[in-house]
Amino acid sequence: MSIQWYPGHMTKARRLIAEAMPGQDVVLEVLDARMPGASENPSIEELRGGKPCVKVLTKSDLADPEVTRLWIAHFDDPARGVRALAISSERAADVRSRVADACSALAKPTRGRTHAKVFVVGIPNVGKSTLINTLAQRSVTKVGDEPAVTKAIQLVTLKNGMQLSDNPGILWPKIEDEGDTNRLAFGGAFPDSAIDFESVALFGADILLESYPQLLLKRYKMPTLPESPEALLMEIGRRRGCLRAGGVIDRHKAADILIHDFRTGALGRITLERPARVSDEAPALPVDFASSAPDDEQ
Ligand SMILES: Nc1nc2c(ncn2[C@@H]2O[C@H](COP(=O)(O)OP(=O)(O)OP(=O)(O)O)[C@@H](O)[C@H]2O)c(=O)[nH]1
Ligand SMILES: [Mg+2]
Repeated sequence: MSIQWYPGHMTKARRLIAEAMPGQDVVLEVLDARMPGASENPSIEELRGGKPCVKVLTKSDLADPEVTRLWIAHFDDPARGVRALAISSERAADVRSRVADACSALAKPTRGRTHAKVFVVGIPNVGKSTLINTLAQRSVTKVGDEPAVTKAIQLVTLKNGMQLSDNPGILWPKIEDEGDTNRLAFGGAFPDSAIDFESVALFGADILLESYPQLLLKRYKMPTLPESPEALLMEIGRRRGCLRAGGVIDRHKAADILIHDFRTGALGRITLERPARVSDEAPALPVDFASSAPDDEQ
């Protein structure tokens, strides 16, 4: 499935981000813990060059904690100035201490400034503005559960002097990998009007049947697992009374239910992908990740 959604403000935002990048001390790249690989925008890597980077995996309260550990180990690379950590907006104090510490540790303010300039970037709807509000301890930026809420760069200065830039979420004009496109669509990085609900739900259903069968059985109170993604949608439709005239199952409605249940966490904690080429065995936790209680923190 290819998705045509690259609104005009994104082209402008990419240009403004490229122009502002040289004046920044640290890049705070916000990723979605439920799909860390798909949400890593290759053009951000290109734009940041060698600048220090904190990769923050948000929404970790919705992601599979074991897989989040693998992703943190995958991204964390202090020798190259990259730190990775997982957060949840539900744990504000934890977010404030760990994100601010990581930025301060990496940032080397230049040109006589004593306070770091932190550039917050990422794909749409990943939680950039929410993170800034948490750090600022007030609602300074507009947030919302849909992509493209932030349309212009906004500067926010924290009480400790740190300067944050909230940026519009940016995608890249051509997402090559179809799996990444589907993961982004399933997770909500595109507006609902741009996606085909049924095909996105079938993609998600396939992963859920393979990796999280128990969560499906529990959520939809099914005695046995449907044999295919199509059969799962039909079963959800039957069980939730999604019927059209003549008693035909409304697959679009069933798809909507599955997508909604994934996005809200009603199905449970799910991650749509694992990092490539790493052992499935969870490695030792990085220090800043291990310091919090696993269930609450990841
Ligand atoms: N469960 C959960 N939801 C989160 C978390 N962080 C953000 N959200 C939700 O994600 C949605 C998007 O948040 P925003 O902060 O507006 O995202 P953004 O990256 O600024 O989005 P754009 O400005 O559209 O690019 C909102 O509904 C937030 O409440 C988190 O850690 N956990
Ligand atoms: Mg925003």
